[in-house]
Amino acid sequence: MCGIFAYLNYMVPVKRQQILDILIGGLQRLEYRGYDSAGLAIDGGQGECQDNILIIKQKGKVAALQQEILEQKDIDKETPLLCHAGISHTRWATHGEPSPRNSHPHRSDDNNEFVVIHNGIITNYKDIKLFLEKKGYKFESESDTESIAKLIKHLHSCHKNNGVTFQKLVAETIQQLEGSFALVFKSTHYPGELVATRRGGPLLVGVRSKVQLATNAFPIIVSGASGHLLETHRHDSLLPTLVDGTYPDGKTVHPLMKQLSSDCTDGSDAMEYFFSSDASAVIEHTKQVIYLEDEDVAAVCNGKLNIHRATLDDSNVRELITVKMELEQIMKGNYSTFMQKEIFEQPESLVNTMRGRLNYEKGSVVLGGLKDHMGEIRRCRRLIMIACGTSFNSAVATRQIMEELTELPVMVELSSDFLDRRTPIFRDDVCFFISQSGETADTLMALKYCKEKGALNVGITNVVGSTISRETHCGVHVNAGPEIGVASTKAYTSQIATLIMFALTLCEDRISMTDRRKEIMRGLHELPEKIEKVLLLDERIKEIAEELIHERSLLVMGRGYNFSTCIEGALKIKELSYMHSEGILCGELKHGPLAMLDPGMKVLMVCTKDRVYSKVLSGIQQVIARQGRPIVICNPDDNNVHDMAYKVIEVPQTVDCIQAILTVIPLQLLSFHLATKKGLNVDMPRNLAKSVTVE
Ligand code: UD2
Ligand code: GLU
Ligand code: MG
Repeated sequence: MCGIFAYLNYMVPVKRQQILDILIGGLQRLEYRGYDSAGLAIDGGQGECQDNILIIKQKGKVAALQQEILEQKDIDKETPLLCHAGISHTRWATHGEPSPRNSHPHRSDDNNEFVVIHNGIITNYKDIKLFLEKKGYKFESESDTESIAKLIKHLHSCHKNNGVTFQKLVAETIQQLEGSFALVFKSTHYPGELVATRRGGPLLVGVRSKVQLATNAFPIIVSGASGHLLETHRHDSLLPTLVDGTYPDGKTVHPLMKQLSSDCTDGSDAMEYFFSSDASAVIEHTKQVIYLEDEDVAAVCNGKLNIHRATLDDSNVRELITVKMELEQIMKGNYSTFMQKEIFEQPESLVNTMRGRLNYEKGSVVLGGLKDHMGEIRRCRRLIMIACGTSFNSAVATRQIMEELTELPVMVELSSDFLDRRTPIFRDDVCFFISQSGETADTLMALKYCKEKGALNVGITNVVGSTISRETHCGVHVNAGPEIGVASTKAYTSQIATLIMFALTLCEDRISMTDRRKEIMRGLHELPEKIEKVLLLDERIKEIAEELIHERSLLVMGRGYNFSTCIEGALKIKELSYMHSEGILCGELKHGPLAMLDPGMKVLMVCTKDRVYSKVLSGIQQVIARQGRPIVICNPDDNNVHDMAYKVIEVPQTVDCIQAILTVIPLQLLSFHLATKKGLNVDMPRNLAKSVTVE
């Protein structure tokens, strides 16, 4: 999910150049979220063509889009426009690689009658696309979003010029959509209007006016499910009305679109609206904002904002609130760093990873990217997971469930070592290449090697269009959203969830595994709310960090599924706090590591109620027998652990193979607090880069 920014001026003369600057400025405020391309739509052309919509899009940074705009010589950037609606977008691709064609705004047709920007994923876009293709619509991109632009045009044509409102069309459109979205629409049929709506994605409206608004509460207009108005709470006096109140037929140039002339208004009708997925883009213009709720359809028509819903929710108004936060604060959404923001995003990023794939009600898992290769995968001789760093740890976290559910031999390999050994690979091997960026050099070389050997190569990547995503035969995008902090957090937990989903798809026809599959699906389904609970531990972990900061070394011990948490936790601590840290398999304690224990030394341990629980308990025993002080990540109300531990960090219990997602989060938080207390740069630790593109 990336960024939305739209700007509408009503009875406020603004030059096209200024409009472009406002839109670009808004996108720049959203840049911190990460994205791979950007685009915008404004009213274009001169003279008669004024109400044509001009779309400009570019791959890469907002600066590239800016350059593209500079090259547009034939648009009139100087004449002030009294009323205008512009939309802009930064994209993080989920469907179709980053390219100008796949960037937003997407359009309904060659005439750009309807254009739309979208954050999120439409899971039923294939059905909509198929339906519209049969009706003769020609698609030009691979994006899921394009189906929305074409759908609204189709619905518009069904109304046959009967004066349907823009708001109603949008309400009808979203009834057909599944998945998650924040959307803003613009249309040549409704010049000077914008309609915005959301389901699952954040969206707010900033309001700026010279005159005091009559009220701070915007009533909600309830329309029926069919989009017909059933009941209206009108608020005529709330905002200024348009001079004559009606629009002429679409084709002629709308009076508001005419250049500013001397007989115009005294400015008391003047209104400006800013739509954005993020307050940071809006607050330099206005601090007065309305946060939209799911299913709200907010329409600005004749300079007035109306909020419609098919059914009323808890409240019958949306409050106009004054944002008090300063820009810096909002940029990271209340978080001090990207890493912290990304840790706290995990309930949401995991929902996005599973969206459209895991259907808990139906008890099914479908990974679109692997569907056509499942036969071949099922027939393979072994599965090999190849990766570096954190991605490697996600392979360690899921190896056991892969072995259990697929009943295949599963190897996990560090890319560099895999290559050093010239590991034998065969045509009937299936090799997984796991990489957040999809550009990791060692993993990429391992992929080339396996390609030569004729194996089936599967990518697990977070970046659509990345080299690994392109060079693999098939794969799964983890859809965790852009990750900016150098130390990976949300991509890691999404990789684990993805690999578990893969294991589930591979055993779907095994009757003997039905109950186990159900149990795991329920675990995944409940995961986001359990993560919320883990995140509440933040303060407690901050205190523990205070205590640990002076330790010489931090050992993290555990076994079974939680071994991955030990090595990933230790990696996070090393990366961020530059302290020595090591993940240790409890089963190995007596074979060396116990020698490191000084009396009074604090040791991190992970002990949850799974098959190896009692073995880890005896590990804790061994630590306290040497006067070590175990700080134990465990499940709630575990008296055995409480009796022995120096301190406990309690995380909710879940299915064994999912537990590692919950146990790693306290260690992500711990490494964050250790580094912060040491005054280190959390987002960019020394000597490290986000994507390691050299061997
Ligand atoms: C996808 C596609 C979408 C559409 C849809 C069909 C993208 C990004 N998504 O969403 O366009 O076809 O499926 O329902 O276009 N892949 C690799 N290597 C990787 C990751 C992915 O080859 O490392 C391939 C994968 O096999 C598939 C495509 O890329 O062909 C998209 O994968 P996805 O995980 O985004 O698939 P899905 O179903 O979520
Ligand atoms: N699913 C859409 C796309 O891939 C929107 C992605 C976003 O939120 O930026 O174009
Ligand atoms: Mg591919």
